[in-house]
Amino acid sequence: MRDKILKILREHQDEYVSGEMICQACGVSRTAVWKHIRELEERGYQIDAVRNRGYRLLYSPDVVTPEEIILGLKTDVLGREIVYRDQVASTNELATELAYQGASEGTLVVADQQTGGRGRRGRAWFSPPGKGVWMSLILRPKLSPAYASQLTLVAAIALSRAFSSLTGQQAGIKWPNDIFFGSKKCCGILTEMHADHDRIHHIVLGIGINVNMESSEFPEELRDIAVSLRIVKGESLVRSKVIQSVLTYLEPLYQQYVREGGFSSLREEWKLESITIGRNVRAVTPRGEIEGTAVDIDEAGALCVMTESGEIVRIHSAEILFN
Ligand code: BT5
Repeated sequence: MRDKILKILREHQDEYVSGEMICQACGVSRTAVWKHIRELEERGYQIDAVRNRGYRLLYSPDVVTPEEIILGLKTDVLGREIVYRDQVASTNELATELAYQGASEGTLVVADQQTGGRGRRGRAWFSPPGKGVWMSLILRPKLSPAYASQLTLVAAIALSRAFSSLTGQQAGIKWPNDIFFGSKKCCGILTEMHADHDRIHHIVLGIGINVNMESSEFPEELRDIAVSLRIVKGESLVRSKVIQSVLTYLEPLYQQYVREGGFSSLREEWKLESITIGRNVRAVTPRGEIEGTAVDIDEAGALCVMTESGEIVRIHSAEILFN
């Protein structure tokens, strides 16, 4: 109901909408409309109410609530269901719980703040309130579990494209799960899955995006390695629009990944967004370190590194450091 009232106010941004008209459009009483308006105000919207004229929307806050994300979202599957929390330990954790409870394909879990945001291998992800997009998608691709980690690469293509288009600056993928501007990270991906031996039950695709932080708002240890879309663009962005853009770029790529059975048909598109190929890298793997030049990505998404001796080593999982 609140979504509907907001939509009506948006459609008449420059004029007053009578309470009567809202009542009729929504099929509720005037008191109910008034209560919803009050709730919107509590969420930071500024609505002018004038006797005998009605309501007019003056200001919408930068929030990542379902009503803001849904308005103008053009996807068919991704984000059609949205679960929002002001604060959560980790959206991946909540999404996993919801996935076990049967949440549908494309469900988006989003929070304004995470108190226990996670990176890979138990690392922490800085997720302050009001400044970023901390979100997780619940996906149920009918694929073998072997393809699950490739979803990270697919999502990275979408994110890199979305960020370049939102900021007007070129973003790029650092294999496997980071999006960079220049030498700094603005986004990380954490893909977690639940599967049995031959089929994926669900994948939780977690995405953390630094949107509106200033440099000084990053903790000391991240200041030299992290960046936000705002710093890159030179002006702040509306977070719900960032989410819409990501979902819009991701949906067709995700559908292709499911249809074609994995990442291989998207390999060339990935390379176009990559800042990894051609770089001298050090890959830190559980079985030791490999140094060389990243020369390619294979059909399965492994990074191909040519060592000094000319040998090509395929890396499936590692920490990549640029030399
Ligand atoms: C990642 O891990 O980059 C995956 C991050 C995924 C975060 C999202 S937010 C929504 C969802 N819910 C979660 O709980 N997580 C996902 P990794 O490659 O391991 O990188 C972690 C490292 O990045 C840390 O050790 C820091 O050095 C650095 N880091 C932490 N917070 C950062 C931030 N906000 N921006 C840039 N770098 C950060």
